[in-house]
Amino acid sequence: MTEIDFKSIDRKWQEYWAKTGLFKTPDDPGENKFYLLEMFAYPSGDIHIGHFRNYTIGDVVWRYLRLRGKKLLHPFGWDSFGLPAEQAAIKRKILPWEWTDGNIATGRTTLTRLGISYDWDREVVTSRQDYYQWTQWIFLKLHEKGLTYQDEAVVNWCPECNTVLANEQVLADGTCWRHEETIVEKRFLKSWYFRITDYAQRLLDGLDKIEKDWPTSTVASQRNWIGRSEGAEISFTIEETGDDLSIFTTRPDTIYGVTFMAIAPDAKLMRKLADLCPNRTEVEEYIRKALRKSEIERTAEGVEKDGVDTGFKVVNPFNGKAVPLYVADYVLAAYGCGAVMAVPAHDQRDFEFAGKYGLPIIPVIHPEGGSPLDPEAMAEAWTAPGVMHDSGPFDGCVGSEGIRKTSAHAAEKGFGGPKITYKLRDWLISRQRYWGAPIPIIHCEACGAVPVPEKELPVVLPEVEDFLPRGRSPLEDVEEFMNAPCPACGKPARRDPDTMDTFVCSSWYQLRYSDPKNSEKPWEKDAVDGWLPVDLYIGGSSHANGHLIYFRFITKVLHDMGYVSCVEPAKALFHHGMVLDGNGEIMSKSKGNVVSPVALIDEWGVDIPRVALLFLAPSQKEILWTDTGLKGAKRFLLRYANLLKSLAAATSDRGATKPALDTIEEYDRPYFKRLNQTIRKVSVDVEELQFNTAIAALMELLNDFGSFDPAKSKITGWAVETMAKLLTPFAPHLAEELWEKLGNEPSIFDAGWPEWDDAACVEDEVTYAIQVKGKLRDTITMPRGSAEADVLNAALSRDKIKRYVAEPSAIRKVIFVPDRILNIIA
Ligand code: ANZ
Ligand code: ZN
Ligand code: ZN
Repeated sequence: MTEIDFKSIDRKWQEYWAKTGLFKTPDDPGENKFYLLEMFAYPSGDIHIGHFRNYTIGDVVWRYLRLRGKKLLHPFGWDSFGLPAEQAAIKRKILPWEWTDGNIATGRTTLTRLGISYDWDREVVTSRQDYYQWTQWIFLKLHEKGLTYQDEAVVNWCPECNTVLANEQVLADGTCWRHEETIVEKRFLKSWYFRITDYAQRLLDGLDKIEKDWPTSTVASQRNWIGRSEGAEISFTIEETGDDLSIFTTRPDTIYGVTFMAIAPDAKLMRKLADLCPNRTEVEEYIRKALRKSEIERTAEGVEKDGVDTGFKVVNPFNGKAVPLYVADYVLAAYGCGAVMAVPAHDQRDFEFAGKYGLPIIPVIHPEGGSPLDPEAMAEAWTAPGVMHDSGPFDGCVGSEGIRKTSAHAAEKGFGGPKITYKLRDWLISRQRYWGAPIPIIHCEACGAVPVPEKELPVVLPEVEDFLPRGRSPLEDVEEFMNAPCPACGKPARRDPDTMDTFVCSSWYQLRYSDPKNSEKPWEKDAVDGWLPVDLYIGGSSHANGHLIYFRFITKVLHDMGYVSCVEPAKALFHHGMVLDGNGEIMSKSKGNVVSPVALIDEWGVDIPRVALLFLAPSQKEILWTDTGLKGAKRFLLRYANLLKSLAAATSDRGATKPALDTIEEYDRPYFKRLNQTIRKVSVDVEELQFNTAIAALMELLNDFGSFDPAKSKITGWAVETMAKLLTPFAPHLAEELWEKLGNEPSIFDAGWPEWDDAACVEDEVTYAIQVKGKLRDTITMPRGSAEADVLNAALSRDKIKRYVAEPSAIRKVIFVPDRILNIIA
C-alpha cells in the first residue's frame, strides 16, 4: 500500500479552504439555512481531546450539509468571563485578561489546525467590551421589563469561590459546581435577581414543542427542575401578632387535620417573629444552627426532622382552631410560601415530627369503603386519597373533589384559593468577583438603584492589579470605578460593585453570532431572524438545568420585547459522550493521562484521529481512548485511498453523472446496488449523528469492491467519485485530495452529495426450492445472498414444511445451495 503524507495534505487543503473562504457564512440565509452550533469554550487551557471530539461531531455535520447545498452558519467563540478563567489566572499569578487572551489565541490555532469548519470572522469573546456591552444591554432590557429586582435574602455562598452562586450552580449533593469538595453555605446578602420564575410555565410549555429533537433525559430534567405543583394557597393568622401566615399545600382537603404549623428558619417573616416570640433564645439558636446546613442535609429522606416551638399560636381559617407554630428546617424558605400547614395523619414528615414532639394526630381522610383510621394504631401517615371526615361541610367529599371544594371555599371567603407553584427559583446573577461584566446600575441616595443609560454602555471593567476575591466585590475598592454621577439627578453616587454571573454572558451568544460585529445594536433584526433558531446545538449534558434553561429564558424575554422572532433558541439538541482514558478514567492533568489533540495531529495528521474518534463509539456514548483505534483508522483510510486511485487509473470517465437503474448492466448490478445502499446508509446515519455505523458501512463497501474489475464495468467513474464524496464528512482533507487526484476541480464541497435511488437499494429476490429429504415440498422467495439460517427459519415457518418436519430438533442435516435450494434431512 502506498503511504500517504496526511500532514501535508492537511496543510495544503486548510490553506486552500482559507483562501477560498469555504467556511465563510453566506450573507443571505434564506429557506435553505442551517445554523449549526457547538457550545463555546472556557479559555482555561488548550483544547483537549474531549473538545476535539465534540467539535468534530459538529464538523462532520457541517461537511455533510455543505455537500447537500445548505447555507451554513457555524461560528465559534469564548466564554471568557467568569470563575473558570479567573481561578486559572489566580493560580498562575497572572492577570485574567492576559490569561484569557493567550488561551484564546492558542485555542483558535489548535481548532484551525484540526480543520474544524468555523467561520472565524464571527468569533465572539464574552470578556471583550464589544461583547459585554450587550450583556449589560440585556440586563437593562430585563430591568426595563420589570424582570430584575434586588433583594436581601439568604443565598448560596461558596467559601472557595468567595462569591454567591445561583441554585443551578449548587450540585445535588450540596457542593459547588466548581469545587466538588466544598459544601455551599448560606449567607444573608443583597443581590440582583432575574425573574425567571415569571417564565416557569412558558419554559415548560416550550419543552412540549422541542422535546422530539431534544434528549429525553434533558427534557425530563428541566421539567423536574422547573417543578410545577398544583395545590392551594391558604392564609392562616398568627394569633399574637396578627401577621398573615400563608402556606402552600397540595392537599387542602386535609386542612381539618392540621395540628401544628411550621415555618422555615430562613423565611423572611421568621426574622421578625424571632425577635418577638416567647421562646426567643431557643429559636435564635436553632436558626443559627439550621443556616449552617445545606438544603440537602435539611430535607434528606431518612434524616430525623427537628424544630423548636416558637410559642406563637396560629389560627386555621377553616375551623378557627389555634395550633402551635414551630420553626423547622425541613421547611424551605424559597419554596411555596416558606411555611407549611402540618397534617401528621396524612403527611409522613409531619407524622414523624408529631411523634417526636407529642403533637396530636387527627385523621380526616378515611379509606374509601374501608374502616376509619385509628390515630392510636397508625404506624405511618395515610397519604392515599380517600373520603373526607370530621371536616365540617366537606364531609363525604372523595379524592380530588375535596381538593377542589376546599380551594374554592378559600377563594370565596377571601383567605386563599387554587395556586400553582414551581420549584424553580429566581436567577441570582450578582457575583462578588472581579472577572465579569459590571452590573449597569448606579445607586443614588436620593433616587435608589438607577440603570445606566443605554448610550453610556459599556460600563467598562477597570484593569486593576489586585483582583483577588475578598468576600465582597474587589471593584468596591476601586474608587475611580465606584464613583459616578447619578444618571437621574446628577448628584455623586456609587456604582453597583458586583459583576454578572458568567451564565448571563452565555445566555445570548447564540443571537450575537448572527451579527457579531454590530456596534450600534446587539444585532440587526433581519440578521437574527434569518439565522435563528439554532438548527442543531451540540454540547455536554451537564448544562441541562443551567445554561440550557437560561438561554431559553433570555430568548423568550427578547422575543416578548420584539428583538427576536423565535421563541425557542434551539430546535434540536445533541449531547456528545465524554472521552475517557483506556481504563475508563476521566482525563486530567493531575492523573497525567491527558491526550492532547495537538500531539495526535503532529503524529498522524487530522483525518486519522478524527476517524478513530468517530468510529470508536456512537457519538452520544463514552469513548475509552486507546492508540489502537488510530492504527485501524489509518489502515482503513489507506485502503480506501488506494482503491480509489487504482480505479481512477482504469477509467477516464470524470464528472460522471449517476447512471439510471434500467441502464445498469448485469456485471454492475450488485455494485450499483451496494453503492446506493451505502449512500442511503451514510446519509441516514450522518443525519442521526451515528458516525460509527456510517464508517462501518464504508468499510463494508471497501470489502465489496475488493473483487471489482473496472475492465468489466461501465460505472467506474461514477463509483469512484461517489466513494470520494462519501468519505468527505469523516476525512475531509483526504477526500478533497482524492477528488483532485481523480482529476476533478476542487472543491469537493461544491460537487454535491450523491443521491440514492430507492429502487436500486432493494435486494434482488431469488426463489428457493425447499426440499425435505430431496423431495420438493414448497418454494419461497428470499433476498439474494440470504444466510442459510434465515432461509431455514423461513422454511420451518411454512405449513407445508411443518407437515414433514414436526420440530427443529428432528433435523439431522441441511443441504444449502446459496440462492437456489434448501434440502432438509429429517
Ligand atoms: C399539607 C399537606 C398535607 C401536604 C398532606 C402534603 C400532604 P410538592 O408536591 O413538592 O409541591 N410544603 C409546602 N411548602 C413547603 C416548603 N416551603 N418546604 C417544605 N415543604 C413544603 O409538595 C407540596 C407539599 O409540601 C405541601 O403540601 C406541603 O405539605 C409541603 F396530607 O401541605 B402539604
Ligand atoms: Zn466554589
Ligand atoms: Zn439621584
